[in-house]
Amino acid sequence: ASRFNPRIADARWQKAWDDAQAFRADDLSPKPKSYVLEMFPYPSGRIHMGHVRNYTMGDVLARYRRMTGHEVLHPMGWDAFGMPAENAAMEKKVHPGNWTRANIDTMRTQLKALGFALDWSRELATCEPDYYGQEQALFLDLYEAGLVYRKESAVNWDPVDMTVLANEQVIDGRGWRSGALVERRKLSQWFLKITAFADELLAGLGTLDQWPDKVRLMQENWIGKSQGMQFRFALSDGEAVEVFTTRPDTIFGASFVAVATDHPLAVRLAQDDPALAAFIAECRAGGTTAAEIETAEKKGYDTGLTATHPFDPDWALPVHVANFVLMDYGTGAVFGVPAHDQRDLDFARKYGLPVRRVVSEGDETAADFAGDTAYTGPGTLVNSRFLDGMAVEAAKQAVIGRAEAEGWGKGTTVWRLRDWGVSRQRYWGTPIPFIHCEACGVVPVPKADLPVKLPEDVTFDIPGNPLDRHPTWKHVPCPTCGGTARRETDTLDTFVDSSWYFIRFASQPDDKPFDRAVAEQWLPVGQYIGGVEHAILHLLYARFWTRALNRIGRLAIEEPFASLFTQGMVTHETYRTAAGQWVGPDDVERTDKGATLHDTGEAVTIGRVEKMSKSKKNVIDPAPILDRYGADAVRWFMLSDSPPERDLPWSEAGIEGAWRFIQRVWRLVDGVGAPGTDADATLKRKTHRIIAAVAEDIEALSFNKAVAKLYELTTAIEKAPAGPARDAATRILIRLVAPMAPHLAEEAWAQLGEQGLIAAADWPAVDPAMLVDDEVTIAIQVNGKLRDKLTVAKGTPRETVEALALASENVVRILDGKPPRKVIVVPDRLVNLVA
Ligand code: ANZ
Ligand code: ZN
Repeated sequence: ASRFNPRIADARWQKAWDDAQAFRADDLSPKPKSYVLEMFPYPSGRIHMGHVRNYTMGDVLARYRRMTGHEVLHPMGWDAFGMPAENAAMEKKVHPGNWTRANIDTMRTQLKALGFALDWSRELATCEPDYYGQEQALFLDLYEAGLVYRKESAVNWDPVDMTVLANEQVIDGRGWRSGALVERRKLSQWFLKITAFADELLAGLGTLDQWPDKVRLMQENWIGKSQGMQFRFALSDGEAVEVFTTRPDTIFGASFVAVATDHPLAVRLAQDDPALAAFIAECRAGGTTAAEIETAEKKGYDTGLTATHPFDPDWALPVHVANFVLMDYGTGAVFGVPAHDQRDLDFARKYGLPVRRVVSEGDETAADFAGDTAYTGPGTLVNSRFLDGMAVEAAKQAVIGRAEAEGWGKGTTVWRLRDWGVSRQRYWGTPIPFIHCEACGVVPVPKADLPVKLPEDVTFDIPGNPLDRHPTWKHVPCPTCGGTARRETDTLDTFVDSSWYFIRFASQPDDKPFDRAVAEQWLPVGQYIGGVEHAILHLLYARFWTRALNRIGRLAIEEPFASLFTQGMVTHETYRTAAGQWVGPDDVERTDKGATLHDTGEAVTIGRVEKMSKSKKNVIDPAPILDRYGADAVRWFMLSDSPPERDLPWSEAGIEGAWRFIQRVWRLVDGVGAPGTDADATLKRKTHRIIAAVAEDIEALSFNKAVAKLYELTTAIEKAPAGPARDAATRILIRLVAPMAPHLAEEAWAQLGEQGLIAAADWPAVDPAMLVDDEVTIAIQVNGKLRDKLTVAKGTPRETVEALALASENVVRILDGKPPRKVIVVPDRLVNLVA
């Protein structure tokens, strides 16, 4: 028997698909349209296992949809701007563009070698002017619509590298590269008005019933709608401070007022109070992210001012400046209720402030609150004057009502969501298309002058933004007055690039970002697949961008991704030497008992199974595996061992199992046409049941279940005698494995003399008659005890069933020649013989 040889078959069929343009999506096709998309890769160098798994899943669905009569759009491109290219430029002295384009070439070749059914005619890279120039045009449209603005905003400034750092580049308050203490600086930066869509983005989540609940919840929390109340405290110096609270009901539990370190009140007081100024400076040295602020130890500075309780002119609360109050949330000022808020409690215990119970969950009503755990649950108001006895919700309304009636406060909603700061002081990104003129101010680049291209001749040998220090690029005349002006040297956050690429895939004209009618035919994306690490930012920004285009009348789509799937990671064991050094699987000899180093035989400790990562060295490069086993075995393994949403532990045994399966199918194909006279109705029934089941599993993205059913069918065919029934089942099996193992399927299809490509063939039709289960199993009992089972056609008459039961060998032995006293037959279920 021959073997399936991927070394020959893979390239042959990849070329055949290319020649036939088999996966080109036709905008004008009358077929139902299906848009299958996986999150496009960052061209980091080479394809990794995570990519292979992600793209294999999408590919199976895309190929299946094509076989079931859809016009499928399954595109691929490159999220090609970003920091790693600039790092490579600094470290390896290669131009970011050259580095990126070389990586794209390598990775494209790798994706093609995996046989993905992609429409390469729509390939795009966000770093090319034909893409980012259209992005600049959209940015200008949003600017005209008032959805883009500039404002002063704090950035992380690395004083040694003289550059702005992203939050991820600040590690323990220091620049990741220089190690210098990061400072907070104010810069004028560009923002997108995502907050104008907060309501819609929140409400829209309710329509996304084909998104994982956890992703919707994460987005909901990120948007963070809080209902509460805003009101003024009068201060002892005659001024006032406005606070925001979600718990107006707890007002009689207040024991202090606190403002953020950059609150105007704090800034004003610090002018005459060096100790306060020092405290503020000390707080600023810490991290700037919300997470860092939240986990830092609570610290405060008593200003000596007091605030008057809104319900009691004689009640004075101390006013602190505190590090746990954020300036850009609510009003940047709060009142603290230690008994019912953990941060406030930590703070109060540290500074010896009163802790007064005002909500009681049961009998405990004493005003003095003990312990170090705040009570934040529901309950009844106590120690709260006119609120006593009310439930929390009623008390909230009562306080808001009084404040509004008396005019010192009002009910409000605040959002955690902030406007999206898109300015990056970097080279390798989309230039922001504006010009600064001393006379005219900020002037948009006229659309006719787009794209604003990046200059090629840049240097990375000194820190800072290469665009800023380029000798000529930024010097341009003002488009309005013709006077001397300079270009904006900030570039766009790369999340902007990925906020609309799926629209550009759907329609890619030369002269505009997209053609509306064409894009609307494909959108929304029917199935989007990617990593859960993008659950918040990328998905939220893409949802925002789509809604923004909708609002300015450019696209009648509200939600870009109708269905979302987040796949699990590919994992591997980790290994460490006695010295604590991570070592990779290639250097390790693994036995049942343990693991040793290849070279020296030194024992290594086997660590946890974790996501493949360079830092832990537990990475398996797909390239040599692909060379050795071929694309189909790799694809098969990616689908087979774990549910797609779970982690997939890489294993040598797994890929070998996949390889053996490919060969088993090939042996069946080889055996087609062997003489025989079977007429096996059971096999036919099983085949049709499995066609239906595999279809259902693929639609549900339960690829591992589909694979299990294909194993079952393969085994059944192997066991069946040679003949036409077995051949027919094999021909069907080939079509069922085609989405997963397309090279094997094409090779088999050709060998079996079928016409055309299997990629363009139809999914096998299910004969509904074959799905009806028309055999039943009947239990045979003697005196109520199970003695045998019979398989008969459904509806077999009583007499026949009785006769068959009496003929059972076991029954004959037990009855020992005597006729039964009584025979009870429950049709299609059971026969009970009473001896
Ligand atoms: C009094 C109070 C009593 C509060 C109580 C909570 C519990 P969410 O749900 O996240 O919106 N807060 C308001 N502005 C803040 C800021 N800029 N920085 C830090 N904390 C701030 O939280 C709203 C609550 O967080 C507000 O309600 C306020 O404390 C605090 F038993 O007011 B609360
Ligand atoms: Zn001007």
